[in-house]
Amino acid sequence: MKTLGFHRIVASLALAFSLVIGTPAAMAQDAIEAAQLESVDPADAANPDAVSEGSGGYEAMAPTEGKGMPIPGGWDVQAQYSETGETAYTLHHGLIWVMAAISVFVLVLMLYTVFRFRQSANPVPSKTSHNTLIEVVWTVVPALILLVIAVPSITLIAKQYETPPKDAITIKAIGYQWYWGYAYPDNGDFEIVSNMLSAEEADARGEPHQLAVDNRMVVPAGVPIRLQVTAADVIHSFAVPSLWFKMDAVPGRLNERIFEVDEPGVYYGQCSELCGARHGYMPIAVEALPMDEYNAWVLAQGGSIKGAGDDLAVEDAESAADAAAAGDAEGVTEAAAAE
Ligand SMILES: [Cu+2]
Repeated sequence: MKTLGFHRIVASLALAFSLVIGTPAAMAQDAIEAAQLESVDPADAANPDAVSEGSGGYEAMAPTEGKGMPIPGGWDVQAQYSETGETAYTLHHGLIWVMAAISVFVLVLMLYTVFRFRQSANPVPSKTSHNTLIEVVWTVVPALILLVIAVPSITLIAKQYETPPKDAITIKAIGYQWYWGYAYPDNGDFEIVSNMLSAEEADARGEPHQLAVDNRMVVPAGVPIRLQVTAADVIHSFAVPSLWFKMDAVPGRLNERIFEVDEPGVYYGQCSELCGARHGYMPIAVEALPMDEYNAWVLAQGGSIKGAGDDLAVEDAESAADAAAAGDAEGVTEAAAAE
């Protein structure tokens, strides 16, 4: 029995260790900056006249069948299109194998015990009650397995909540009863209101029922985004399974997480916090576009390109610095006034 046990223990340990190999060990977690909560006026957002229509050459991207959406008969986690999502997907499958190995090991031990120590083969029962070695092993080995699993697991959590880079574009998802609003504070602070399409409208656009929306949350692909999540009335939850993103939208709170999309595409999600009668009818549709197309979409919404103004400001500051170096006090004033 001991030999068999040790063999299985070594095998499951080896599996657990193989999990850790290839996982980045960076565990740095920066404190998430406390952000100011802007007040949201639901009346403004609900007013369709206040929302600019998608125009100016932008055409809603056709979704790819099976990408960023549930698939018929699907039983696995959706395919992932973000870095943390891919790590999580790999970890999830690795852990399934660790769990399977441990379950099989315990089952085999049980069957062996039932057979080996059956009554007919053991008329005189054993009176063994302690075995120090085996007790130490079955305490230490599971603890080691948990410790080994904790490394990639905690690393992943820390990575998900890393502070987005300073120049990341900020986008704000606001939950309303029962639709989503998307604000773009870095792009001229306009807000998009996103409502679910009827089955007929979704069919006409070739999109999945109860996931398709009239105005999507458009984001740039391939760059980190600072996604702030809040709500105007009750608690909602912004969740997009294929982007490994789920965060509660709480009134009076600004939750923030790094949001990234590897490649252009349409990714669907749903409100994931029971928020009232039409909770099931406030889907999320994220459309990721290459940066230049994203900028074109922003301009079409009447927004502005982030950084365009900053560059000018930098030039002005440089000319001011040059003037100062030349000892031209007037030049400094002029350059400052030009800003
Ligand atoms: Cu909701």
